[in-house]
Amino acid sequence: MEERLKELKAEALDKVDQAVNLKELNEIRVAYLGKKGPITEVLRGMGKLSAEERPKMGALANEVREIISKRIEAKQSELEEAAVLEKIAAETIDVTLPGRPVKAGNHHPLTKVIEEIEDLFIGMGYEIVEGPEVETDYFNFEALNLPKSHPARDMQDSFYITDEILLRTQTSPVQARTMQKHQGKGPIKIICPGKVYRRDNDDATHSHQFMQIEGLVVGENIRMSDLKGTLDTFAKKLFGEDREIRLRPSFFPFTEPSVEMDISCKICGGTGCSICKGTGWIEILGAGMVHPNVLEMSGYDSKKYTGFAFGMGPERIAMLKYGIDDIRHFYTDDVRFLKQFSKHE
Ligand code: 2NL
Repeated sequence: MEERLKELKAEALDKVDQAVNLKELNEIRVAYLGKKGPITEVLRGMGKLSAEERPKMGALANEVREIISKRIEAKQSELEEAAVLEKIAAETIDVTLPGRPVKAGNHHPLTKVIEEIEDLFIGMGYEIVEGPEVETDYFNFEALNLPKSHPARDMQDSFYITDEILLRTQTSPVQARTMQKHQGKGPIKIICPGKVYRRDNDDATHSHQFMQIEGLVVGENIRMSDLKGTLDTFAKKLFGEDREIRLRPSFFPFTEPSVEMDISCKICGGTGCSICKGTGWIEILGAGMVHPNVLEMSGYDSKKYTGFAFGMGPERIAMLKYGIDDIRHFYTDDVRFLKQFSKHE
Protein backbone atom coordinates (compact mmCIF):
# COMPACT_ATOMS: atom_id res chain seq x y z
CA MET A 1 0.00 0.00 0.00
CA GLU A 2 2.84 2.29 0.87
CA GLU A 3 4.43 1.45 -2.48
CA ARG A 4 1.19 2.26 -4.29
CA LEU A 5 0.91 5.66 -2.56
CA LYS A 6 4.52 6.56 -3.45
CA GLU A 7 3.91 5.52 -7.01
CA LEU A 8 0.77 7.64 -7.20
CA LYS A 9 2.63 10.60 -5.69
CA ALA A 10 5.48 10.37 -8.24
CA GLU A 11 3.02 9.93 -11.12
CA ALA A 12 0.81 12.86 -10.05
CA LEU A 13 3.72 15.25 -9.41
CA ASP A 14 5.18 14.37 -12.80
CA LYS A 15 1.88 15.10 -14.53
CA VAL A 16 1.46 18.40 -12.62
CA ASP A 17 4.94 19.47 -13.72
CA GLN A 18 4.12 18.70 -17.34
CA ALA A 19 0.74 20.48 -17.39
CA VAL A 20 0.72 23.30 -19.97
CA ASN A 21 -2.58 24.99 -19.15
CA LEU A 22 -5.15 25.46 -16.40
CA LYS A 23 -7.63 23.08 -17.98
CA GLU A 24 -5.12 20.25 -17.99
CA LEU A 25 -4.17 21.03 -14.38
CA ASN A 26 -7.77 20.87 -13.28
CA GLU A 27 -8.17 17.49 -14.97
CA ILE A 28 -5.17 16.23 -12.99
CA ARG A 29 -6.69 17.57 -9.76
CA VAL A 30 -9.96 15.76 -10.38
CA ALA A 31 -8.19 12.56 -11.47
CA TYR A 32 -5.89 12.25 -8.41
CA LEU A 33 -7.61 14.04 -5.55
CA GLY A 34 -11.25 13.55 -6.52
CA LYS A 35 -13.68 11.26 -4.67
CA LYS A 36 -13.28 8.62 -7.35
CA GLY A 37 -9.50 9.10 -7.53
CA PRO A 38 -6.82 6.46 -6.74
CA ILE A 39 -5.90 7.89 -3.33
CA THR A 40 -9.46 7.64 -2.10
CA GLU A 41 -9.40 4.13 -3.52
CA VAL A 42 -6.29 3.24 -1.48
CA LEU A 43 -7.79 4.67 1.69
CA ARG A 44 -10.86 2.54 1.16
CA GLY A 45 -8.65 -0.56 1.33
CA MET A 46 -7.37 0.42 4.83
CA GLY A 47 -9.92 -1.83 6.51
CA LYS A 48 -7.69 -4.76 5.71
CA LEU A 49 -4.74 -3.28 7.60
CA SER A 50 -3.70 -3.96 11.21
CA ALA A 51 -4.49 -1.42 13.98
CA GLU A 52 -0.88 -0.12 14.13
CA GLU A 53 -0.54 0.23 10.39
CA ARG A 54 -3.83 1.99 9.79
CA PRO A 55 -2.94 5.43 11.30
CA LYS A 56 0.51 5.29 9.67
CA MET A 57 -1.03 4.64 6.26
CA GLY A 58 -3.71 7.24 6.88
CA ALA A 59 -1.04 9.82 7.70
CA LEU A 60 0.97 8.88 4.63
CA ALA A 61 -2.07 9.09 2.36
CA ASN A 62 -2.89 12.53 3.77
CA GLU A 63 0.69 13.62 3.33
CA VAL A 64 0.67 12.49 -0.33
CA ARG A 65 -2.59 14.32 -0.87
CA GLU A 66 -1.16 17.44 0.73
CA ILE A 67 2.01 17.33 -1.39
CA ILE A 68 0.09 16.85 -4.65
CA SER A 69 -2.36 19.58 -3.71
CA LYS A 70 0.46 22.04 -2.87
CA ARG A 71 2.21 21.27 -6.16
CA ILE A 72 -1.06 21.83 -8.06
CA GLU A 73 -1.55 25.17 -6.28
CA ALA A 74 1.99 26.28 -7.14
CA LYS A 75 1.57 25.19 -10.73
CA GLN A 76 -1.76 27.00 -10.90
CA SER A 77 -0.22 30.34 -9.85
CA GLU A 78 2.58 29.77 -12.32
CA LEU A 79 0.16 29.09 -15.21
CA GLU A 80 -2.09 31.97 -14.23
CA GLU A 81 0.80 34.39 -14.19
CA ALA A 82 2.00 33.08 -17.57
CA ALA A 83 -1.51 33.61 -19.00
CA VAL A 84 -1.59 37.20 -17.76
CA LEU A 85 1.86 37.91 -19.19
CA GLU A 86 0.83 36.36 -22.51
CA LYS A 87 -2.31 38.52 -22.59
CA ILE A 88 -0.30 41.67 -21.85
CA ALA A 89 2.21 40.79 -24.57
CA ALA A 90 -0.63 40.29 -27.08
CA GLU A 91 -2.13 43.65 -26.16
CA THR A 92 1.07 45.67 -26.38
CA ILE A 93 0.65 48.78 -28.51
CA ASP A 94 3.62 50.00 -30.46
CA VAL A 95 3.26 53.73 -30.01
CA THR A 96 6.08 54.35 -32.47
CA LEU A 97 4.02 53.00 -35.40
CA PRO A 98 2.81 55.69 -37.80
CA GLY A 99 -0.90 56.55 -37.38
CA ARG A 100 -3.50 55.34 -39.84
CA PRO A 101 -4.68 58.36 -41.85
CA VAL A 102 -8.34 59.32 -41.44
CA LYS A 103 -10.01 59.38 -44.84
CA ALA A 104 -11.23 62.93 -45.28
CA GLY A 105 -13.94 63.71 -47.77
CA ASN A 106 -14.35 67.03 -49.52
CA HIS A 107 -17.19 69.36 -50.25
CA HIS A 108 -19.03 69.15 -53.55
CA PRO A 109 -17.62 71.73 -56.00
CA LEU A 110 -21.03 73.39 -56.20
CA THR A 111 -21.27 73.64 -52.41
CA LYS A 112 -17.82 75.20 -52.34
CA VAL A 113 -18.69 77.87 -54.90
CA ILE A 114 -22.04 78.64 -53.23
CA GLU A 115 -20.44 78.94 -49.78
CA GLU A 116 -17.65 81.10 -51.16
CA ILE A 117 -20.20 83.45 -52.76
CA GLU A 118 -22.31 83.50 -49.57
CA ASP A 119 -19.21 84.37 -47.52
CA LEU A 120 -18.32 87.24 -49.86
CA PHE A 121 -21.74 88.79 -49.42
CA ILE A 122 -21.89 88.09 -45.67
CA GLY A 123 -18.65 90.11 -45.57
CA MET A 124 -20.55 92.98 -47.21
CA GLY A 125 -23.33 92.83 -44.60
CA TYR A 126 -25.88 90.61 -46.37
CA GLU A 127 -28.04 87.99 -44.69
CA ILE A 128 -28.69 84.54 -46.17
CA VAL A 129 -32.41 83.75 -46.57
CA GLU A 130 -33.98 80.52 -47.80
CA GLY A 131 -37.53 79.63 -48.80
CA PRO A 132 -39.78 76.89 -50.18
CA GLU A 133 -39.06 75.03 -53.44
CA VAL A 134 -42.76 74.36 -53.98
CA GLU A 135 -44.19 77.81 -54.64
CA THR A 136 -47.41 79.55 -55.46
CA ASP A 137 -47.88 81.09 -58.87
CA TYR A 138 -48.26 84.42 -57.05
CA PHE A 139 -44.79 84.50 -55.44
CA ASN A 140 -42.99 82.81 -58.33
CA PHE A 141 -44.45 85.01 -61.09
CA GLU A 142 -47.16 87.53 -60.21
CA ALA A 143 -45.22 89.35 -57.45
CA LEU A 144 -42.25 89.62 -59.82
CA ASN A 145 -44.11 91.52 -62.50
CA LEU A 146 -44.76 88.47 -64.66
CA PRO A 147 -48.49 88.77 -65.38
CA LYS A 148 -50.66 85.80 -66.34
CA SER A 149 -50.05 86.33 -70.05
CA HIS A 150 -46.23 86.25 -69.74
CA PRO A 151 -44.53 83.59 -71.89
CA ALA A 152 -42.28 82.44 -68.98
CA ARG A 153 -45.43 81.07 -67.33
CA ASP A 154 -46.01 78.59 -70.11
CA MET A 155 -46.77 75.07 -68.84
CA GLN A 156 -44.00 73.97 -71.17
CA ASP A 157 -41.37 75.86 -69.19
CA SER A 158 -42.24 75.00 -65.58
CA PHE A 159 -43.17 71.99 -63.46
CA TYR A 160 -46.75 72.72 -62.40
CA ILE A 161 -48.35 70.73 -59.57
CA THR A 162 -51.73 72.45 -59.87
CA ASP A 163 -52.73 75.57 -61.82
CA GLU A 164 -51.61 77.69 -58.88
CA ILE A 165 -48.70 75.65 -57.44
CA LEU A 166 -45.39 74.83 -59.12
CA LEU A 167 -41.72 74.05 -58.47
CA ARG A 168 -40.07 77.49 -58.30
CA THR A 169 -38.26 78.51 -61.48
CA GLN A 170 -36.07 81.06 -59.68
CA THR A 171 -35.21 82.02 -56.08
CA SER A 172 -36.86 85.45 -56.48
CA PRO A 173 -40.02 84.29 -54.61
CA VAL A 174 -37.89 84.09 -51.44
CA GLN A 175 -37.07 87.78 -51.94
CA ALA A 176 -40.70 88.69 -52.66
CA ARG A 177 -41.72 86.87 -49.44
CA THR A 178 -39.01 88.75 -47.50
CA MET A 179 -40.18 92.12 -48.85
CA GLN A 180 -43.79 91.30 -47.95
CA LYS A 181 -42.73 90.37 -44.40
CA HIS A 182 -41.09 93.80 -43.98
CA GLN A 183 -44.48 95.46 -44.63
CA GLY A 184 -42.97 98.27 -46.65
CA LYS A 185 -40.61 99.36 -43.90
CA GLY A 186 -36.86 99.40 -43.50
CA PRO A 187 -33.93 98.23 -45.58
CA ILE A 188 -33.28 94.71 -46.94
CA LYS A 189 -29.92 93.23 -47.85
CA ILE A 190 -30.21 89.52 -48.59
CA ILE A 191 -28.72 86.64 -50.56
CA CYS A 192 -31.06 83.78 -51.51
CA PRO A 193 -29.39 80.59 -52.66
CA GLY A 194 -31.33 77.46 -53.56
CA LYS A 195 -32.56 74.83 -55.98
CA VAL A 196 -34.75 75.85 -58.90
CA TYR A 197 -36.53 73.84 -61.59
CA ARG A 198 -37.33 74.33 -65.26
CA ARG A 199 -38.67 72.01 -67.92
CA ASP A 200 -35.61 71.54 -70.04
CA ASN A 201 -33.89 68.71 -71.86
CA ASP A 202 -30.63 68.00 -70.02
CA ASP A 203 -27.44 68.52 -72.02
CA ALA A 204 -23.92 69.85 -71.39
CA THR A 205 -25.21 73.32 -70.46
CA HIS A 206 -28.86 72.68 -69.41
CA SER A 207 -30.36 70.87 -66.45
CA HIS A 208 -34.01 70.59 -65.36
CA GLN A 209 -32.84 71.20 -61.78
CA PHE A 210 -30.07 73.62 -60.92
CA MET A 211 -28.97 76.15 -58.33
CA GLN A 212 -29.45 79.87 -58.26
CA ILE A 213 -28.11 82.65 -56.07
CA GLU A 214 -30.03 85.89 -56.07
CA GLY A 215 -29.32 89.06 -54.18
CA LEU A 216 -31.64 91.92 -53.23
CA VAL A 217 -30.96 95.30 -51.67
CA VAL A 218 -33.86 97.64 -50.87
CA GLY A 219 -33.49 101.00 -49.15
CA GLU A 220 -33.64 104.75 -49.56
CA ASN A 221 -31.34 106.21 -52.22
CA ILE A 222 -30.15 102.86 -53.58
CA ARG A 223 -28.76 103.64 -57.04
CA MET A 224 -27.37 101.93 -60.11
CA SER A 225 -23.86 102.98 -58.99
CA ASP A 226 -24.37 100.95 -55.78
CA LEU A 227 -25.18 97.92 -57.94
CA LYS A 228 -22.14 98.48 -60.11
CA GLY A 229 -19.79 98.91 -57.14
CA THR A 230 -21.20 95.81 -55.44
CA LEU A 231 -20.83 93.67 -58.59
CA ASP A 232 -17.30 94.97 -59.19
CA THR A 233 -16.24 94.08 -55.62
CA PHE A 234 -17.89 90.67 -55.94
CA ALA A 235 -16.26 89.87 -59.30
CA LYS A 236 -12.78 90.88 -58.12
CA LYS A 237 -13.07 88.87 -54.88
CA LEU A 238 -14.34 85.75 -56.65
CA PHE A 239 -12.24 85.77 -59.83
CA GLY A 240 -9.22 87.95 -58.96
CA GLU A 241 -8.32 91.59 -58.40
CA ASP A 242 -7.10 91.90 -61.99
CA ARG A 243 -10.61 91.37 -63.41
CA GLU A 244 -12.65 94.14 -65.02
CA ILE A 245 -16.45 94.10 -65.19
CA ARG A 246 -18.67 95.38 -67.95
CA LEU A 247 -22.43 96.01 -67.84
CA ARG A 248 -24.52 95.57 -70.99
CA PRO A 249 -28.20 96.58 -71.35
CA SER A 250 -30.59 93.64 -71.00
CA PHE A 251 -34.18 92.86 -70.09
CA PHE A 252 -35.86 91.15 -67.10
CA PRO A 253 -39.53 91.67 -66.21
CA PHE A 254 -38.61 92.32 -62.53
CA THR A 255 -35.90 94.95 -63.06
CA GLU A 256 -35.75 98.26 -64.92
CA PRO A 257 -33.24 99.10 -66.18
CA SER A 258 -31.74 95.62 -66.52
CA VAL A 259 -28.15 94.68 -67.22
CA GLU A 260 -25.96 91.70 -67.96
CA MET A 261 -22.57 91.63 -66.22
CA ASP A 262 -19.45 90.27 -67.93
CA ILE A 263 -15.96 89.80 -66.51
CA SER A 264 -12.78 90.22 -68.52
CA CYS A 265 -11.34 86.93 -69.75
CA LYS A 266 -8.22 85.90 -67.83
CA ILE A 267 -7.35 83.06 -70.21
CA CYS A 268 -6.61 85.33 -73.19
CA GLY A 269 -6.35 88.62 -71.31
CA GLY A 270 -9.03 90.15 -73.51
CA THR A 271 -7.69 89.28 -76.94
CA GLY A 272 -10.22 86.51 -77.52
CA CYS A 273 -10.23 82.70 -76.95
CA SER A 274 -12.63 79.71 -76.93
CA ILE A 275 -13.75 80.37 -73.32
CA CYS A 276 -14.85 83.95 -74.08
CA LYS A 277 -15.81 82.97 -77.63
CA GLY A 278 -13.40 85.50 -79.08
CA THR A 279 -14.95 88.49 -77.31
CA GLY A 280 -12.55 88.92 -74.35
CA TRP A 281 -15.59 88.96 -72.00
CA ILE A 282 -17.40 86.19 -70.07
CA GLU A 283 -21.06 86.53 -69.05
CA ILE A 284 -21.52 85.99 -65.29
CA LEU A 285 -24.91 87.25 -64.14
CA GLY A 286 -28.01 89.33 -64.75
CA ALA A 287 -29.02 92.30 -62.60
CA GLY A 288 -30.91 95.56 -62.50
CA MET A 289 -32.84 98.11 -60.45
CA VAL A 290 -35.92 96.52 -58.87
CA HIS A 291 -38.97 97.32 -60.99
CA PRO A 292 -41.32 99.79 -59.22
CA ASN A 293 -44.22 97.34 -59.77
CA VAL A 294 -42.30 94.66 -57.82
CA LEU A 295 -41.65 97.04 -54.91
CA GLU A 296 -45.29 98.21 -54.85
CA MET A 297 -46.72 94.69 -55.04
CA SER A 298 -44.66 93.68 -52.01
CA GLY A 299 -45.76 96.70 -50.01
CA TYR A 300 -42.92 99.18 -50.59
CA ASP A 301 -43.54 102.78 -51.65
CA SER A 302 -41.50 103.02 -54.86
CA LYS A 303 -41.25 106.81 -54.50
CA LYS A 304 -39.43 106.44 -51.19
CA TYR A 305 -37.65 103.13 -51.70
CA THR A 306 -35.48 101.85 -54.52
CA GLY A 307 -33.37 98.75 -54.82
CA PHE A 308 -31.18 96.56 -56.93
CA ALA A 309 -31.20 92.83 -57.52
CA PHE A 310 -29.06 90.27 -59.27
CA GLY A 311 -29.18 86.60 -60.08
CA MET A 312 -26.54 84.07 -61.04
CA GLY A 313 -26.12 80.37 -61.72
CA PRO A 314 -23.46 78.84 -59.44
CA GLU A 315 -23.04 75.85 -61.80
CA ARG A 316 -21.90 78.20 -64.54
CA ILE A 317 -19.56 79.98 -62.13
CA ALA A 318 -18.12 76.67 -60.86
CA MET A 319 -17.68 75.51 -64.48
CA LEU A 320 -15.69 78.67 -65.27
CA LYS A 321 -13.71 78.58 -62.05
CA TYR A 322 -12.73 74.90 -62.25
CA GLY A 323 -12.82 74.37 -66.01
CA ILE A 324 -15.74 71.88 -65.91
CA ASP A 325 -17.18 71.19 -69.36
CA ASP A 326 -20.53 69.54 -68.59
CA ILE A 327 -23.21 70.65 -66.09
CA ARG A 328 -24.32 67.01 -65.69
CA HIS A 329 -21.10 66.24 -63.77
CA PHE A 330 -22.56 68.12 -60.79
CA TYR A 331 -25.50 65.74 -60.48
CA THR A 332 -24.20 62.31 -61.48
CA ASP A 333 -22.19 61.75 -58.26
CA ASP A 334 -19.20 60.16 -59.97
CA VAL A 335 -16.59 60.05 -57.17
CA ARG A 336 -13.78 60.32 -59.73
CA PHE A 337 -15.17 63.74 -60.65
CA LEU A 338 -15.89 64.77 -57.04
CA LYS A 339 -12.47 63.72 -55.69
CA GLN A 340 -10.72 66.15 -58.01
CA PHE A 341 -11.88 69.02 -55.82
CA SER A 342 -10.29 67.85 -52.56
CA LYS A 343 -7.11 69.80 -53.39
CA HIS A 344 -9.13 73.02 -53.47
CA GLU A 345 -10.32 72.67 -49.84
C1 2NL B 1 -30.15 85.75 -64.22
C2 2NL B 1 -30.86 86.98 -63.85
C3 2NL B 1 -31.87 88.16 -62.08
C4 2NL B 1 -33.16 89.24 -60.40
C5 2NL B 1 -32.61 88.09 -60.92
C6 2NL B 1 -34.83 89.99 -58.76
C7 2NL B 1 -35.54 89.64 -57.63
C8 2NL B 1 -36.45 90.53 -57.12
C9 2NL B 1 -36.66 91.71 -57.72
C10 2NL B 1 -35.93 92.00 -58.83
CL1 2NL B 1 -37.35 90.13 -55.77
N1 2NL B 1 -35.05 91.15 -59.34
N2 2NL B 1 -33.93 89.12 -59.26
C11 2NL B 1 -32.94 90.45 -61.02
C12 2NL B 1 -32.20 90.48 -62.19
C13 2NL B 1 -31.66 89.34 -62.72
O1 2NL B 1 -31.36 86.97 -62.54
O2 2NL B 1 -29.65 85.65 -65.29
N3 2NL B 1 -30.09 84.78 -63.33
C14 2NL B 1 -29.40 83.57 -63.59
